Amino acid sequence: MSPEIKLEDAFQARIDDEQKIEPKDWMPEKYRKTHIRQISQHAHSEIVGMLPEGNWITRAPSLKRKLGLLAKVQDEAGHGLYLYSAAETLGISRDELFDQLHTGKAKYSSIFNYPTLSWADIGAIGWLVDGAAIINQVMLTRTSYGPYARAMVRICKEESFHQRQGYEIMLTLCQGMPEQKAMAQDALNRFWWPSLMMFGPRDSDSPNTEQSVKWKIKRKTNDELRQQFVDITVPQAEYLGITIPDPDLKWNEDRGHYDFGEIDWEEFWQVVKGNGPCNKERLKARVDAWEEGAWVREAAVAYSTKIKNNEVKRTA
Ligand code: BYC
Repeated sequence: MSPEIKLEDAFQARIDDEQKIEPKDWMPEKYRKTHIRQISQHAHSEIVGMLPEGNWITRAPSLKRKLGLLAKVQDEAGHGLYLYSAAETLGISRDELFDQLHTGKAKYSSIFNYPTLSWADIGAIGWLVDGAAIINQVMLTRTSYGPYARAMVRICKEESFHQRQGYEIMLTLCQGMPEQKAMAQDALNRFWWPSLMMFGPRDSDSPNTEQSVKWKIKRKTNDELRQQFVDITVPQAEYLGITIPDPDLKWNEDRGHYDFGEIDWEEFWQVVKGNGPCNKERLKARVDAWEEGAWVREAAVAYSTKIKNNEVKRTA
């Protein structure tokens, strides 16, 4: 048996034994690469995800709503930063990660390539998008890579606040005037299917799932999580008194789950490939922010060099 195979067997035994893998432990190159891919795409999703919601900060309908939304968007920035730090523990630099995003090499969640057209979309994003994210991320608190799993614990707590603020916006609209309820219905109509797409392709079309489940990077498959989301969300829509835009949605007594209609996979892959309604706008916003922030990064480096050379004293 080659030394490499021995190491891989020992690694798999640690995973099977539910031990966490830490940055300095030996790991197969593919395990490291898969984590860099997934954690960085997750980080990019948090940062790009600030854009559709940031669009409504100045137009939130009250001070209370503005404060809630500001706090949520700031939380997303924090999530991005924890996740970039977790990715860096695998030996990739922050600059490389940003470069992958800015050149379109790295993906981010398809959901953020849809526009936010009304205030109700902020409710729908909190309710559905954060709701879907929590289902995926609670699983990730038990993922096998220590720094990723630990980052997810705090992120999930914050996502749970985000989901509630979104649902409460929807509830307020649904208990308001008919025009407000119609706005909530319209937001649900536009965000339902893209939210189901967040879980990724069907298991049969997912090239990464089998290995990721074996390495306990993923504890559940894309289809299992999607089903869990549908089962949890349908009663919430019923309570709001609005209709999920799927004529095939119905409770299946035998399976103990909701059956639901076919996702438009052509639309999903188009959005993933960069051809969604807002892909170009989102990427441009991130590249512009990077370029316009160059002077801040340069000033920070110049300041830290001066401190190192004892030319200035650190101020608070
Ligand atoms: N969008 O083999 P598969 C948030 C790609 S942000 C785009 O199943 P995997 C929030 C996939 O990357 C939450 N691409 O892959 C923030 C792969 O391509 P590559 C974001 C997608 O990795 C602000 C290919 O399709 N959450 O909560 O095993 C405001 C084949 O897929 C998508 C995360 O990132 C998609 N939807 O499973 C509000 C969670 N789906 O990379 C809220 C962490 C698939 O091979 N990520 N692709 O070229 C994961 O759990 C997994 O990466 C996925 C996909 C379940 C998403």
